[in-house]
Amino acid sequence: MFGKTIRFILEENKVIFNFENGQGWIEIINPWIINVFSPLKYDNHYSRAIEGVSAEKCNFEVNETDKFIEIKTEQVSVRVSDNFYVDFYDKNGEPICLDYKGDREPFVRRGNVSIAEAEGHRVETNADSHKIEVVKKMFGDENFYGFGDKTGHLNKRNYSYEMWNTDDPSPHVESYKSLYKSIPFFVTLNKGKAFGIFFDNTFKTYFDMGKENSDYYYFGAEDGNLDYYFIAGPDFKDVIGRYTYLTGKTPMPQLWTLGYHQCRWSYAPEGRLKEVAKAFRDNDIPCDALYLDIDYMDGFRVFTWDKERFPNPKETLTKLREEGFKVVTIIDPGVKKDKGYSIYEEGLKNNYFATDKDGVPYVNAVWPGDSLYPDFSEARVREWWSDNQKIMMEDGVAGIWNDMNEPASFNGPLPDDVQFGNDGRPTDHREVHNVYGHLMSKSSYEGIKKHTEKRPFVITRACYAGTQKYSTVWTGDNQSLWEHLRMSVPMLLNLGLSGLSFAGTDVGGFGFDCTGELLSRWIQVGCFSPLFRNHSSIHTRDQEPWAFDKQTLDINKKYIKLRYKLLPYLYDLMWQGERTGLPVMRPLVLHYSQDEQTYNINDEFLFGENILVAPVVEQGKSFKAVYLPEGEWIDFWTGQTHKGKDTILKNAPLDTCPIYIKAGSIIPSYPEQKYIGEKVIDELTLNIYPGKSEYIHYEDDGESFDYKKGKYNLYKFTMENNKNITIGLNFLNEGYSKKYKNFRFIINNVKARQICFNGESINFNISNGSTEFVLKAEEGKLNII
Ligand code: MIG
Repeated sequence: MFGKTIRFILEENKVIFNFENGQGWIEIINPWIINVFSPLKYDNHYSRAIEGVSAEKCNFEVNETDKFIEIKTEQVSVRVSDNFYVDFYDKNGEPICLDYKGDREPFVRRGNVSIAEAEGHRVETNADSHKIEVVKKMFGDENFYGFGDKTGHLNKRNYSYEMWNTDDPSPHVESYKSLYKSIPFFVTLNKGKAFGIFFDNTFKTYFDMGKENSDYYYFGAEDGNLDYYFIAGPDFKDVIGRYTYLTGKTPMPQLWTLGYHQCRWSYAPEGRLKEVAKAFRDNDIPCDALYLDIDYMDGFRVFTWDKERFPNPKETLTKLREEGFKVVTIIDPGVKKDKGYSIYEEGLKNNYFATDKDGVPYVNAVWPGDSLYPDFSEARVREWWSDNQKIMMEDGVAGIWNDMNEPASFNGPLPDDVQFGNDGRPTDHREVHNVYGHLMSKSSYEGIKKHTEKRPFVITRACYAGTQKYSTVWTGDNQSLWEHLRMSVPMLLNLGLSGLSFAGTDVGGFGFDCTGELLSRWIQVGCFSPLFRNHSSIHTRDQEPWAFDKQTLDINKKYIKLRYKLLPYLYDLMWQGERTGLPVMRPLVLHYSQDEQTYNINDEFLFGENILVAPVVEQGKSFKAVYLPEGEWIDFWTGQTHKGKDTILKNAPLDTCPIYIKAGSIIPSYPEQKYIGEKVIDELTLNIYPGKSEYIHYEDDGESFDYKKGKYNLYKFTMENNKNITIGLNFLNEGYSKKYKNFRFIINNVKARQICFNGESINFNISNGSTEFVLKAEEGKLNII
């Protein structure tokens, strides 16, 4: 398509090529990240995902040969040849990512389509060619990860997907090409070496990972620019770090958002909301957040309250907050077309809504009936929407839940030619669709930040690459099916690899009726999902922890309490994530990418680096084959040590989720609480699993942005396990004034004979084969003999 190379010029970090039929450039963002661009629609990037990142000054060389022009950074070399073929080699000259030089050759389909269709079969046709297409050679051993919330297994090899944010509540199955989110990013792992590709194009995009032909994989788009980033590894974790360097990292949330959330369509009237709150306390189940779904609104008008159902929201929410409950309200994008309704009138007066091609506000139907769609592609509209958040915040709402922002519509999809201002570069729905939810949640985030000065809690259904900077995500309308519990694990893992660390599924399933057994198993996954929210649809059976039987209640309680104990460990993971981009929930392959056994594990995951979780996701099953990667792993429940690189069989009756702690772990924990902040925590428990390691624990006020000004504490623990166990305690940062008074140590599987701290001997207890003692939180050296 591009034809022969005519000439190239160097402009700062760019090598710009003129071909017979068009232009393209290679830009060195840094030694690992290379942008491949051709201005097929616009003359430059127009990214909604990447904000404030520009090419770094770095050394690179450009050399010309007969066949290609080579651009070499300290980490990768890029060879560009005729037709704008772009090949990537590592610094040793090994090929890692090459353009496929042949033509696409899809597999053959035979027979008469209409016959299959006559019986109602959904018939697929071979993928068309797309305006933009990048076809990459398959070497043979590639495994693929990422792509956001796609259905199917962890490894995306041999899948084909599309990015087109879609609200489809029928049961999500493996043949779904797209769901609510568009994250056009994937990691290729080939024999332990990883690299990433981020295709920054907001039009409908296509990905085929070797399904059409095992000789190649490709990505393509309907329109827009050719604009992708090659992200070098070879370490898998570094690829995620570099992808989130581009698109942003999940910021520290407020601590309470990591507690347990209870949702339902809908807790209304307010009597029901209060009843649910009371049931948590009566049943001794910790809970921090309750949700109000669409029925709290006056006729589904956003930013209003139904005065009958919620006569005094401010008072109700204040009372609930005194008992530890934070209330999150849903806000959909659709604004009811309704004379006299202030949000509608304001929007109309100021031209805040998307229009048809004649400039008339575009109308479709959602919950309120005829509704208009705010044009979130315009900064002025985002500001308006931001300011509207104040209405909710002043009533004491603690977070905003953005739903239906694919955007969803009841009267057929929004036509392609719905018009958007797009921050001064007018365009149509085809370009804005996939970023509509992203821009909406960005505006919610900014409004909440402005009006509360706390870390905003936004939860969104639709998003694009980079939304992690603004919002938590949930995976939409799953169902109470075992298949969906199984799918939730790889889905959350791939979301995490796609930058969206703060994610969760509707625990128990949204549609269809849950069972006690299913909820009991689901809570065991939820316990380790960053967003831990039970939610269910209108008219399905009650799904709260107590809605089944005593056994289900007890299991819910056990895992929700475990979650609250693990909060400081989880909070540490969020803190690490803000720096490294690594997710909380991780596939084993992320840390053990040299071990091929980990490439396809769909039903186990790491919760941070130290805790391995192997939930039972099948009905009636009471054991589990658990693959443990290299190292030693300690059974969380029994204390038994297992050697890794082996599969073990674990007994796992309904109340047992197999959990393993890596030898050498230091896991901080909190005492039990009804809600976060119920107790002043001046004693931190450190659960020690002897080995050689280092652990940094983070502490701050759990809500404000003061941590950005250094108001946090960092405690560093260094452990050695030779003849004796020694643990060094250091304070790396002491910026937050409320510090722990004590540390309680539990040395697992060790019966100490003598313990000294800074040379002084310490009293201790031994119970269940472990040693326990309390120390003043001071710097020093601990010796356990
Ligand atoms: O499909 O607001 O995914 O969580 O409860 C109905 C009602 C619209 C879809 C969301 C779901 C929410 C529901 N909404």
